[in-house]
Amino acid sequence: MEVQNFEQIFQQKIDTEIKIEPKDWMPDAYRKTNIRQISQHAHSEVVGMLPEGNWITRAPSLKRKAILLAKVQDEAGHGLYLYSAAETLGTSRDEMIEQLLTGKAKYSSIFNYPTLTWADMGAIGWLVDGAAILNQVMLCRTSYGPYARAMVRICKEESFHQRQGFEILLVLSKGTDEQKAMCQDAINRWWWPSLMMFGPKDSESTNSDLSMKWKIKRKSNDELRQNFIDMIAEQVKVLGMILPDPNLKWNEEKKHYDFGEINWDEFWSVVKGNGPCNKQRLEARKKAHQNGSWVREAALAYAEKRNKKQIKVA
Ligand code: BYC
Repeated sequence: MEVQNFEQIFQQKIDTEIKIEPKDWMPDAYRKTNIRQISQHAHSEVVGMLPEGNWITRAPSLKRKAILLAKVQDEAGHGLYLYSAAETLGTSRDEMIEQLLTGKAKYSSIFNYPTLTWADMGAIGWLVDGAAILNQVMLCRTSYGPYARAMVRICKEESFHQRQGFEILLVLSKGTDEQKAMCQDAINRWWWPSLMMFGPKDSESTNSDLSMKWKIKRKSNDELRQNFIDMIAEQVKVLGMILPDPNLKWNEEKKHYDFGEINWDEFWSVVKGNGPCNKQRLEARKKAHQNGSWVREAALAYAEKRNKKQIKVA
């Protein structure tokens, strides 16, 4: 069969909503962009454990500590499902980790901001997980089978994460003046970086055209960002707080909220490695990798021992 036929069959499957599976023929660029996106997503989950992990020992009660611990463990699990999904495309976990640790691979810009107060745990759950869910609900229907299936379970856990974040802020918003101020301050600091999570404007999004054609993405960066703003602009009223954007205003004609200009210079600076915590985050991952080397060595030695035993028995 000609490559052209393979391409036609591939595109037909996409157009008729048949999932692409690991052993199916796929264009190199489809394989590459899935590896790129899924591995970036996996790295985001793993690096994303750091800003919240920072608060586990300082959570204000045993209950809060147990919830936060469970949430951070969930993120580790998400990273593992996603690394496995990327491996089905022919890349190895070692390669992906290497790319993260050497700074070659990207991960979400949002995790390069510091977590200064307990209210940040609420703002991350509500805004960061909230933004992630909107994006990830779309990804449950992405065209690559293993990625789509991983996302179904991830989304169930993320919706619990978002609710726990909102509840932290709800309690603070009904507390003392100091607690209210802490709540508002966290919202002020996390709002704009959360909007950047959806990626650059559609006009600057280099990967979107092909990703939409191949149904890896089904909604554009700007469309998802607008959905998020519309949702949060309503939810913030329940908290009795405000979003730090003087231009945020309901537009009756468009049936959407208008909003102010995002600082794209800040976004690209963070993506290029110059955000407030980029260096700290990579150092923490490198240290964890080094500290875990004995586990990898022990697992390899155990596997070799078992192989030898099996050869002897055979
Ligand atoms: N940060 O062409 P574009 C979580 C890059 S974790 C950094 O629009 P695309 C959680 C982009 O990679 C869940 N880089 O790209 C965990 C591209 O560069 P390359 C995180 C960004 O892929 C712990 C370039 O900019 N979610 O929930 O079509 C605790 C041009 O962009 C960012 C995911 O990872 C960014 N924000 O669309 C709490 C979702 N945005 O690769 C919570 C999976 C863009 O060409 N990813 N770039 O060098 C996606 O859905 C898509 O990759 C994006 C970007 C919508 C993010």
